[in-house]
Amino acid sequence: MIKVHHLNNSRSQRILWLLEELGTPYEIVKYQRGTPVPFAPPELKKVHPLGKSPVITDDGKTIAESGAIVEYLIDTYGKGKLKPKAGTDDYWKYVEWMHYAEGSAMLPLLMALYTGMLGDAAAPLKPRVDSEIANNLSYMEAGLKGRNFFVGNELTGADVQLLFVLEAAGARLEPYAGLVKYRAAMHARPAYKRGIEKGGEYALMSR
Ligand SMILES: N[C@@H](CCC(=O)N[C@@H](CS)C(=O)NCC(=O)O)C(=O)O
Repeated sequence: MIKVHHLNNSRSQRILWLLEELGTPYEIVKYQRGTPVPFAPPELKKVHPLGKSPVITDDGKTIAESGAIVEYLIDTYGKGKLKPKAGTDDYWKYVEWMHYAEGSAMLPLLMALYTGMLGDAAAPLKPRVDSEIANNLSYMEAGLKGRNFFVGNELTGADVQLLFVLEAAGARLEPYAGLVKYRAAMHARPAYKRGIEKGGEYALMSR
């Protein structure tokens, strides 16, 4: 049985959503962020040395990194769904978006989060961080133009990876009407809602 090591308010919500879309049975092991500093609890380090979430265990394997987990679950349980056929143009677009989510799009958002804690000391960095966030949101908005999903005509793992970026962007998404509409459409999916119910507290969704 797949076990998802799930931290509240985290990227591991991606994995619950995906598993609900796949209809694959799984168990959730829940972890709670600390207060006032919202780090993961130390027990997660017993599952994987980085101590981050998501992590899954399945069939004797322990897999970290949401992108790798999405790939594993789709390849193992997807029965050809949620991923374009290998070698097609859509497949390479899919690979690009899959890597882009954590490799590029999350970085300026994380920089905003961390530099925001510095108060006035962050002022010299702010224009660059803000312009990089806008650069990435504009890129995603253009990528979605005229489409319901980032790749092809159906949900793929790329949507699972990218929706979290749009959730993490919060109110910064408002000037991007296409992204706002897309985020609402993903939130309306029954499988997404089931993932939220099972995962518990997820404040990022309410923005
Ligand atoms: N690139 C990794 C990032 C994993 C990560 O940083 N997860 C965060 C939650 S969104 C975490 O565990 N944070 C708790 C901490 O750093 O203490 C992925 O996509 O899985």
